[in-house]
Amino acid sequence: MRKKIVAGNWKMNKVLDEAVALTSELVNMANDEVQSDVKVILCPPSIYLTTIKKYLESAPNFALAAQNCSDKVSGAYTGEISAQMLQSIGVEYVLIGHSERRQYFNESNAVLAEKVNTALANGVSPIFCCGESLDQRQNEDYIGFVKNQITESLFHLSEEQLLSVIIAYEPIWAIGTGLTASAEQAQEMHAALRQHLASKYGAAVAEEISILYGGSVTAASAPELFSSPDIDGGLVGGASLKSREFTNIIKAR
Ligand code: G2H
Repeated sequence: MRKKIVAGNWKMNKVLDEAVALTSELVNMANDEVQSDVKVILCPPSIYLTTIKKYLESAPNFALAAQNCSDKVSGAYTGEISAQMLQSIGVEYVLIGHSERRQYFNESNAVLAEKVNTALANGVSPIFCCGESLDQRQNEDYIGFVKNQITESLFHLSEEQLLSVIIAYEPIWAIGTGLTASAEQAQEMHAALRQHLASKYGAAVAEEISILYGGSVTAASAPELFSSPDIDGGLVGGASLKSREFTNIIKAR
């Protein structure tokens, strides 16, 4: 039985005081309202990870993710943050392959495979993001496109390594646009991706992998999405910046 996971990707938002205030509000609301069978993963800007970690000590359901890490192990890469550095400050997860990084920073499937490798080598679990553009959905084999992202960035992993990966399906046309994929559209892709994992690793392994949906998730859309059989929670952007809204998403079922 897969545990529900709700991750909040703050992207490049919030100054320090705002980040701390949001975390405190979330922890207080969650401690009062959220069932212990939900895992909440906060993905603040990396500069706040150490500070926010202290605020999560009283919140056993909560964990931290960085929004990115370097594909390199260490060395002269000015401005980069390694997976080993994340591990050294107690960060358990890292987003890898968010469409904004693929689009604005030209991250290819091959580079993302290296990021997955260095994260796993340092005990940091990747939240691997994949998804198709509107043009691809309308004109191409969009399911095949997303399957290929997974093949090229994850299928070199051993079964044991894959079991440390969370997958987040985020159709680009639904990101920050207010256009959420319908539960049927999301479920279609999630089931196809789970089948794809099963074709390589077997059904038992595929059944254990959490596949989150991301793309304009709100408290209104979350219940139907999260009740779909292959949707194991969400990766939430804009709505994760508001404590009441995000708490309602965490509570959705
Ligand atoms: C997709 C999502 C979070 P939003 O990027 O990763 O953002 O919910 O704002 O579409």
